[in-house]
Amino acid sequence: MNFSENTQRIKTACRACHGGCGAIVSVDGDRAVKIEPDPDAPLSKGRMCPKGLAALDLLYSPDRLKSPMKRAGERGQGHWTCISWEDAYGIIIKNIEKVRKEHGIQSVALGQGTGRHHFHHMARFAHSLGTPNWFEPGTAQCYHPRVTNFFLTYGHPLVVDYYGDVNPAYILVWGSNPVVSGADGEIPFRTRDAIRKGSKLLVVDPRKTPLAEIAEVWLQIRPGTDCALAMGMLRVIINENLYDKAFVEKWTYGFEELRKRVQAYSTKRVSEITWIPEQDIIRASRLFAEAGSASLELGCAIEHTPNCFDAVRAISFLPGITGNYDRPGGFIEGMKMMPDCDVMLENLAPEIAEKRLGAQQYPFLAGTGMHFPSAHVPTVFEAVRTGLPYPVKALLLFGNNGLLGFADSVKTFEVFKKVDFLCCMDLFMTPTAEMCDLVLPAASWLELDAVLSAPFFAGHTVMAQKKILRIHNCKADEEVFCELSERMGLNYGAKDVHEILDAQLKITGERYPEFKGLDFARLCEQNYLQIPMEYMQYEKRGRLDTPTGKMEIWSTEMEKKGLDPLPKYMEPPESPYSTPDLAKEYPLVLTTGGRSPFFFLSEGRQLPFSRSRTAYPRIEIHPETAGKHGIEDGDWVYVETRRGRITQKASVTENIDPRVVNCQHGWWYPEDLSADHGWRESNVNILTNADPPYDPVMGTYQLRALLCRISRNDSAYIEQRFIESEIGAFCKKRL
Ligand SMILES: Nc1nc2c(c(=O)[nH]1)N[C@H]1C(S)=C(S)[C@@H](COP(=O)(O)OP(=O)(O)OC[C@H]3O[C@@H](n4cnc5c(=O)[nH]c(N)nc54)[C@H](O)[C@@H]3O)O[C@H]1N2
Ligand SMILES: Nc1nc2c(c(=O)[nH]1)N[C@H]1C(S)=C(S)[C@@H](COP(=O)(O)OP(=O)(O)OC[C@H]3O[C@@H](n4cnc5c(=O)[nH]c(N)nc54)[C@H](O)[C@@H]3O)O[C@H]1N2
Ligand code: SF4
Ligand SMILES: [Mo]
Repeated sequence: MNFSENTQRIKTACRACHGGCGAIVSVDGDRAVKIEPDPDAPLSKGRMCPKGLAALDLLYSPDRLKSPMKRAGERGQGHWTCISWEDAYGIIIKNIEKVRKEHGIQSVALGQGTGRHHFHHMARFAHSLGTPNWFEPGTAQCYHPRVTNFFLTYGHPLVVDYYGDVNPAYILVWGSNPVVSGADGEIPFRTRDAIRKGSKLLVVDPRKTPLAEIAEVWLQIRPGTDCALAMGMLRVIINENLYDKAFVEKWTYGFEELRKRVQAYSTKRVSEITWIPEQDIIRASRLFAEAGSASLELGCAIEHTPNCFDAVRAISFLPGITGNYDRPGGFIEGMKMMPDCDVMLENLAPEIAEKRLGAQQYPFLAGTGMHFPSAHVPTVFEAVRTGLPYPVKALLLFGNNGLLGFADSVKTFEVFKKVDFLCCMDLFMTPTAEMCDLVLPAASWLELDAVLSAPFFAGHTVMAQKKILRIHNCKADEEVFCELSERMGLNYGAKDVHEILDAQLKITGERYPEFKGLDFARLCEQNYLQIPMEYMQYEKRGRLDTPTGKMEIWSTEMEKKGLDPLPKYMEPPESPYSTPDLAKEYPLVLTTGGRSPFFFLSEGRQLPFSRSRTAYPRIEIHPETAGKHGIEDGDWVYVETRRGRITQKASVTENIDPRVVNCQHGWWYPEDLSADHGWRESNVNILTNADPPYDPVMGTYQLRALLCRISRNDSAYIEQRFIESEIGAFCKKRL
């Protein structure tokens, strides 16, 4: 492509996922014409993934929401009237004030999807409004259980040391597929670099992922049994005296109690629970403990069952007791150059903060003592449905496709139908947006200013994300919070987004003399700032940042709250062993997720680039199991649990155990022009479970490790509809 002489090349940071890769956007006049990786970017070093490179497809998609719209006709019928932002603000304020007057402000709840640029800003807005009830799926289901545990156990969030001079000799990849999902932007590239430089792998995954394929040991685990495996590995390491005695003696609290607790997890028992051969458990434990430098890449798969927190805790002990905590090439503490956007928790009156839904049951998720508490989603939804413990009457969603993301979509649908006022801000008219009274058009990542500190929670790099251009009548979520606050006379602490960004960067300038006087404008000139990694900071401080100053294997904070201070395994609530009768009807173990490189969660189904590479949702089935059901590769398959039935296309593969199937999540069909957009057809959360039991610490429900059955589906109408659709025709041309 030839660009004019006036083409400008602007450096920014990609946020098509959680972000972190440096990008260069070429802008010709008022149009972005090209996006390419920035070779100077400190973390990604000239690499971007297909999602980032498809950003212009997203930016200029004809399906983008272009104006605020209010519902015309019945909810969910798909009739809309375009309105001005001023009118949209008027509707939001009127509804909030009505609920505040009739029920109290806690009856207004705010929600978002996975943590995006506006994550903390939305919490700040909720607190300014005066409601404690904001939520994000991740606070109980993704990343926050990991981070909360790291704080309790080590006093700091931890990441793999991909950044220093020592390459980890071993990386234990647990329920994570970093070369595909790369939850922190540049991670796929850094993992590959580490492998190229010699890192060996131990992989715990029910599927033979690309990393499992090249692993020294692949532990093909039964979904949902991770805590048992971790306890078994800890037992091998402790009983064979493979732990770091000097570190354990000086820096841990509760090791002897752990030694006692793990004795119940013999390799024989763990092998029976997890379906992993005993020899492999022993070998992986020895290799990890004797690696010299070893780290842990821990994914969200562990956080999708009610045994979530204990599993995360037990796994996270492995690098600690083997002496890999905050050592070069190990599992390292954050530098955190820049604080997050202040969520202004002090705006909540104490008696209101106590009313946060879930605060009593899940103190580490929603309790008042936490520095970043959020509400428990199933409890919020229960409050909508039953009015107990008090009613929730208005839901405002910012970047959340809840009908696809939350467990038990039919229940979510009932909640969205029932709530008095439902408003959603998104890039596209998703099935969730279709359920709303009011829809707001969101700016995409190329259309807004933000700062990010990456890798998340190591944060030794600060990057500028720049507003390159703005199309349509969109706004950034952050702008909406500022503008609503101003109109409502709230104490939001900033009149525009730049004030918030400048306040964050000012603190960086105060912490590091070389960045004195830093603000957003200056960061934009430099694009990135970085400081060198420092290790073993606890040695210098003389303590870890926990109550005992040590790695708290025995969590004193959990003990104080009446919770078991040591981890223990719980069989998944639905499994061949906990519900054998159900297993007769639904004999297969279902796991879900397993990210696709071309989609981010439920996004991208309307983008030709992404869809031409993965047109349909896939269920992975072992050939033996497929054969039993007369299913061949490429057939459509019905998948059914107690809660409902969906259909996905078969990938028949030896990479999965014959007793297990894996379904992709996030599938809806923009080419279905009805207001449902096919959310009932292939959406795996029709199958998952939002009912108790929940994880006793974080309130996590069951997105994985469920029971299902399969059968062949001879109808290919989904395929037919796609082929005949506009996007289908477009994809055909591109392929
Ligand atoms: N069964 C099953 N369910 C799962 C998972 C699983 O593995 N299995 N994974 C879970 C996990 S880990 C997570 S984090 C959740 C994610 O759940 P969600 O984050 O809710 O994910 P999405 O479904 O992609 O919905 C996000 C919406 O935000 C919109 N969006 C993107 N950028 C912006 C923006 O800047 N502003 C606004 N306003 N909107 C924007 C997108 O178009 C999309 O519609 O799903 C969870 N659900
Ligand atoms: N391309 C792309 N990147 C993404 C996303 C995306 O949708 N697409 N989503 C983003 C989000 S919100 C998140 S949270 C991260 C998630 O990224 P990851 O944490 O890597 O999550 P998944 O890919 O869903 O699952 C990781 C692996 O866990 C395995 N697994 C399934 N069940 C179990 C189990 O019970 N135990 C164990 N040990 N393993 C299991 C799956 O087979 C899979 O290979 O990625 C982020 N990045
Ligand atoms: S990994 Fe994330 S930040 Fe990097 S290019 Fe892909 S979408 Fe963008
Ligand atoms: Mo997530």
